This record gives sequence, C-alpha cells and structure tokens, in this order.
Amino acid sequence: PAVAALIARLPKTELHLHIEGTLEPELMFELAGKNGVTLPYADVAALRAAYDFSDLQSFLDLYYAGAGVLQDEDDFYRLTFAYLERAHQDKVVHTEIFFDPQTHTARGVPFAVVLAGIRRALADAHAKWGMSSRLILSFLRHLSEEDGMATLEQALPWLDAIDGFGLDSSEVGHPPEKFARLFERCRALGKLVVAHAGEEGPPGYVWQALALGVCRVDHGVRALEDDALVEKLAASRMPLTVCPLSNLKLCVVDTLAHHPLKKMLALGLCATVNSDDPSYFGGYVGDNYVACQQALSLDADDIVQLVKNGFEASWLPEAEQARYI
Ligand code: ES4
Ligand code: ZN
Repeated sequence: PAVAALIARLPKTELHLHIEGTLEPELMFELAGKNGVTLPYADVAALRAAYDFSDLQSFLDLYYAGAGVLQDEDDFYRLTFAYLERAHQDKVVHTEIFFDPQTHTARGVPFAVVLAGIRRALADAHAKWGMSSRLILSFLRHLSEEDGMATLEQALPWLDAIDGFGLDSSEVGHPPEKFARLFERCRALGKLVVAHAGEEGPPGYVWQALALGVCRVDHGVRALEDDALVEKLAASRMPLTVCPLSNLKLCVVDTLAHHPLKKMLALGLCATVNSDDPSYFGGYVGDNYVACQQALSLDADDIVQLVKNGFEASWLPEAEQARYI
C-alpha cells in the first residue's frame, strides 16, 4: 500500500546499530574457515535455528561467541561494508554505529585493527553513496568500570575517529551509576555519551542514564512505566532509539502488536526506529518500519514523524538535518 511505498522511499537514519550484530551467518562461517575458528554449529541453517532467544543474556552469549571469528582488519572491513550496503538499500543516508572494542581486545585483537577496518568501510560508503556516519565506542557494562577506563586509555590516540561513547551488554545488575566516573571522563574529553537503559532494566536505570549526561537513551521502552520520567523525556525531546524487532526477539514484548512505539509518539516522545543487531533479530531498519507499520497500523504521519525524529536525534549538524526534514 501507499504507506509501505512511503517507508521504502524516505531517506532515513539508523542510530542504534551494533556492528558486531550485523554479522550474517554466511560471513560468520566463511571467516571461521579462514581464521581456523571452530563454530559449535554444523552449518548456516543450524546456526540460524539457534537464534531463538528467551531474554537479552541468551542472545548476548551467542553474539559474543559469533564475534570470535573477527580477527584481522579485513574481517572488520567486510563486516562493516556488508552492513553499509544493506543499509543503503533501505535508503539509510546517515548511520551512527556502536562497536564493542572490549569484545575484541580481550581476545588479543588490537584496538587499532578493529578501528581501521570499520573506518575504511565508512570512508568507502561515504565516497560511493555520500552516506554519512558517526562511530560510538560502547563499553561493556558486565565488565568493571576499571576495564572501561583501560579501554578509554587505548582509545585516546584515536579520539578524532570516535564521536561518542555508549554503554551496552547485560543491563540488569549493572546500572548506569556503576560507570559515573568513566562517563564523566568521556564528557570531559568533549564527547557525546549515550547509554542503553530501560530495555530489560527498570525506569530507575533511565533516570540514572540521564544523570550520566546522556544525549540519547538507547531503547528506553520501560520508561513508559514512570509518568514523571515520560514527562521529562518528552519535555526535553530526549531521543529514544527504539528497536522493535529486537524487543520482540528478546521477549521485551510478547507480540509486536503490544509494542509501545505508537504510544511513545502519542506521548510526544522523540522515538526513533532502529535495528540493533539485525543479523540476529530478523530484520534491518526497513523491516523494522514495515513490521511496526503493519502490527500497529501506523499511518503516513506516524512514519514521517519517526523518520524526522531520526534526523533530529542524530549527531548531524542542524544544517545537514535540514536537507532531509
Ligand atoms: C545489545 Cl540488544 C542489546 N542490548 C544490550 N547490549 C547489546 N549489545 C548488543 N546488542
Ligand atoms: Zn543495542
């Protein structure tokens, strides 16, 4: 119908995307073979069949194991360029990408190798399609603040290539306040900060993310349980990077028809649509728009609002946002 055509046609952003979560099973097997890594699955079909998650942790276990096939600069280049090509098909013109250096440095892959491969792909996408991007170094919250501090030290020579810092991995039991000093240090370096909060964790974790000084909340769907929080987020137009198919696959919602996305728009929240870990969650950003449109009967105005919110929430200068909204 007309709304589906609108979704396909509109230039979009993607603001919540873990590059390690774009590793498709075919590439995972190819790199495993090249790098001599043994995967505990017979083939691509058996691996895909394992993508049946009960919660965030059951996904993260597989996600970290899969990332183990990434070893040299070219592996990170191929991973990233494959995502960018797929995003370009969805009319993504601007993407802000998380990478998890601790997942790789802990295996002996140097920080500089990870960054070089990702950056070369971003440069190629900019040269080929004019696609703009930002890069967000995300700290693993199941590790200590000290481990995060050591990772920040490793990043210092490359600060020009890093636009901001994030916080991801196992949420419950690892509240934002655990990283107060680390985030203060990131902000003192003049960087923007974001944090996953209110995905599985309670509204109190979203309040704590705000206290860290975030300029966006990743997920934030559980903020809707706290009226005062909703009021604050809406009044400040604090962006929430919502990932509907992720929420479905990780059982944050039982069915997409119960997803709060439409309600978030009605409440005046700056909700955006993103894919999170598209290889694992069964859809890229366009698929997330289409699935929500159908499940929630989003109309053309809803779609246009979500797309506009994406540009408003992005780190593009306002003059560049204005080319699209
Ligand atoms: C993640 Cl969906 C999600 N939540 C938290 N951390 C993550 N890392 C990669 N995907
Ligand atoms: Zn995420």
